[in-house]
Amino acid sequence: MTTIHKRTCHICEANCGVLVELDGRRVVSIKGNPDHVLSRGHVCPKATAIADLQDDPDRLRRPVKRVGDTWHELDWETAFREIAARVVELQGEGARSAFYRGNPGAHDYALSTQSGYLQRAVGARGTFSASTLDQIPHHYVQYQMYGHVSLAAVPDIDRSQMIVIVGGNPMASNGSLWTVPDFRNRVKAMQARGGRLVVVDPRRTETAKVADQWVPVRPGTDTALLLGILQCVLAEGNTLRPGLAELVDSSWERLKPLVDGFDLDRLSAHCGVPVQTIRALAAELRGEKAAIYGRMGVSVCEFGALNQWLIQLINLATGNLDREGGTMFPQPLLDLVAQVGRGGVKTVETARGTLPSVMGEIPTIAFADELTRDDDQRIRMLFVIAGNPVLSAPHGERTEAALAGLDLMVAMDMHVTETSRHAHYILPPCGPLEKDHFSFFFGPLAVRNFGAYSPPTLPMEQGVKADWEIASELAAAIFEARGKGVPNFETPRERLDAMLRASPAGMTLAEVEQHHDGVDLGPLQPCLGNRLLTDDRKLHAAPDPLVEECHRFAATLDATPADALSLIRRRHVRSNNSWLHNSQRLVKGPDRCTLMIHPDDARARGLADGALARVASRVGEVEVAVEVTEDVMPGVVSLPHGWGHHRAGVSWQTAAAHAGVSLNDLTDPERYCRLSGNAVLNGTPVTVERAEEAVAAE
Ligand SMILES: Nc1nc2c(c(=O)[nH]1)N[C@H]1C(S)=C(S)[C@@H](COP(=O)(O)OP(=O)(O)OC[C@H]3O[C@@H](n4cnc5c(=O)[nH]c(N)nc54)[C@H](O)[C@@H]3O)O[C@H]1N2
Ligand SMILES: Nc1nc2c(c(=O)[nH]1)N[C@H]1C(S)=C(S)[C@@H](COP(=O)(O)OP(=O)(O)OC[C@H]3O[C@@H](n4cnc5c(=O)[nH]c(N)nc54)[C@H](O)[C@@H]3O)O[C@H]1N2
Ligand code: SF4
Ligand SMILES: [Mo]
Repeated sequence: MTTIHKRTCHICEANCGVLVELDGRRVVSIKGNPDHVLSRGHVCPKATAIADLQDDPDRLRRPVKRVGDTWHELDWETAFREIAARVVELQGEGARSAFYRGNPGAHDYALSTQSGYLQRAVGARGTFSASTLDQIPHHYVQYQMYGHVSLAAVPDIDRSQMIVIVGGNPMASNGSLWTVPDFRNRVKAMQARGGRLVVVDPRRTETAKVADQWVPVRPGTDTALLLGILQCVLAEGNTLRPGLAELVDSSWERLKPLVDGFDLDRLSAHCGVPVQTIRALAAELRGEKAAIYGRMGVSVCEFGALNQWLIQLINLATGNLDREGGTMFPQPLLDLVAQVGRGGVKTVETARGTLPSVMGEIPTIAFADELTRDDDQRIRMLFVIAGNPVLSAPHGERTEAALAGLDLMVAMDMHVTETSRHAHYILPPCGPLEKDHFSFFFGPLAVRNFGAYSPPTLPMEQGVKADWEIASELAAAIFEARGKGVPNFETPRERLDAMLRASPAGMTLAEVEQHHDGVDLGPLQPCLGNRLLTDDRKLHAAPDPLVEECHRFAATLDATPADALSLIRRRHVRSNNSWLHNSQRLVKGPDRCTLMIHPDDARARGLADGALARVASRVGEVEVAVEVTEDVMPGVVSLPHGWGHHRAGVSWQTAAAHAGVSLNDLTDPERYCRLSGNAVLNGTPVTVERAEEAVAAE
């Protein structure tokens, strides 16, 4: 007899509802839940791999401690006691400590509500995270314009007639900062109502292939395109529509003269998008029910914050911000925005000099420097929670070397990874089906007003712990070892219940738990007038730092593009960052870690499809097979990230057998967004040549 259990898939931001069929503890199948209020039965291949994560033979179940190159298992109590003692000892020496938080932590509401205790116990002032490799420009702009780092607007796709996606690939990523499960069918429905999807991307992506138009753009130059679109929109008049006009501050008046200062032909020449295409996009976006949205491709670049600002401004200028079919601000079951601080934009002193600090983060571009600086500010104690910076942060080899010098490193991870292999202790969480789930950070980004809770699908195996228990029990052990009283911890469920009750929908956790298919509060509603959190409750259209950044961009406009090829990143629907390569069913098929290159560029280098190429950047080089394809623009090459599992000592055997190379052995931590501190991970200048020739030349 098998049983079926409903839960939310925790792997990506889409938050799909799944049906897990169990025979005892054995997973028989994982399918889409057709009754789920948001995903309506959609799942991607990664959902089925949850079974592989749950049953992964390489997954750690007990704490391990490294002595030299050998790992020894120990019981939880001993692990917590030993770590706590070492923390106290290092605290006594005045050692500086820090955290690195990885992406999966954002999908675990319980850990998200508890890890602050551990941070307090350790006394860590600094947090690095995957956010500064990803979406910090969005938070920066949201804070500057709307007064809260997390107050985000998403395309109202179910009612839109026209969406422009700039630098996002939801057909592979399933949406980001836009919880839009079943993206494909939502697009089909839009197209069936006569709507259009346009994709601006240097690569003809999976999303570009289902779109009505692909607009190739040179990596890192979208600022010019966005300025051009905004100029054309404002040329038709810069009076804001009623409803928005009252909300916007007087800095709005600065914008038209600012963008009119740019010559449209020069903007067009810079980004490679013809003037007539820029004009046509502006005209279409000026229509009702139109939206422009930009993601990784326009975030992880030098002008990431400027780009995200221009995108908000285009939606504002067309009147489509906070309007049906445009971009709208979700009002989810759990109103996170009202319950966490506004965040802020400050600075932080680092070995690299003064850097921006958004939401209290130290930009991860400074990670290796802070671990290796030669003064008393060196980070000697590091806690890595669900992260793999050796593969995800720029200049992986340098990051590796920096980790090797720590006095204490503790990793919360279920594998000995490229990163955790440097830890002194690894504390592994239980399997994914043994945890509960709530759509904590993703309700505020969803295409409907929504929330979903799922209980654990399987009872916990004996002797394992959830991430949140590890964090809070270790925190308690440290408080105890410090001789301080152990503070009273609220459990994740208590915290969740309190936050749900305090939200406008006002449901209790017990009530939410009755809704096995999620709670649907209906389509998005205009609400900005009640949500602005700036001091004067106005939308700040043209904050000074962004206007100044625009002038800085203007000065770069005529720089001649380098001779080098421009390296960008791609995602694949069967992968997720660095950590799903241990699933047999996801890695099967042809090698996916290939360098895509345009036929003209391949020919010029004597590279046939499948040939081995040497790719070199300022910081490193890799050898990888090329895939010759017209799907990338001339001058652009593309690699996936999260591979490079050849490093010695990792425990994920399947991943190691499909090692690939790490894109981040080529990316450069010297490049970052000046306003937000975000890393620049696309548009890396590289040379590409045949591997044999490279060898012969040495
Ligand atoms: N060049 C380039 N670099 C990039 C990107 C890019 O586009 N280009 N993308 C960036 C982006 S968007 C992101 S978000 C980052 C991701 O950067 P990271 O978050 O540093 O890396 P992940 O690959 O997500 O690694 C997650 C780790 O957590 C572990 N893990 C998985 N689930 C759990 C869990 O439930 N509990 C615990 N304790 N551990 C778990 C996995 O085994 C893995 O080791 O990479 C960034 N790096
Ligand atoms: N299957 C899968 N899903 C994922 C992930 C994954 O690794 N695999 N990762 C998850 C995470 S952590 C995140 S943050 C999201 C990211 O979600 P997305 O942002 O939707 O995904 P990306 O593939 O990074 O899309 C970035 C696009 O920008 C393009 N691009 C690169 N440079 C430029 C440029 O200069 N200009 C323009 N216009 N485009 C450019 C790239 O070709 C790529 O198509 O995906 C999430 N979902
Ligand atoms: S799109 Fe795939 S990985 Fe993402 S939540 Fe849905 S099933 Fe899971
Ligand atoms: Mo991400």
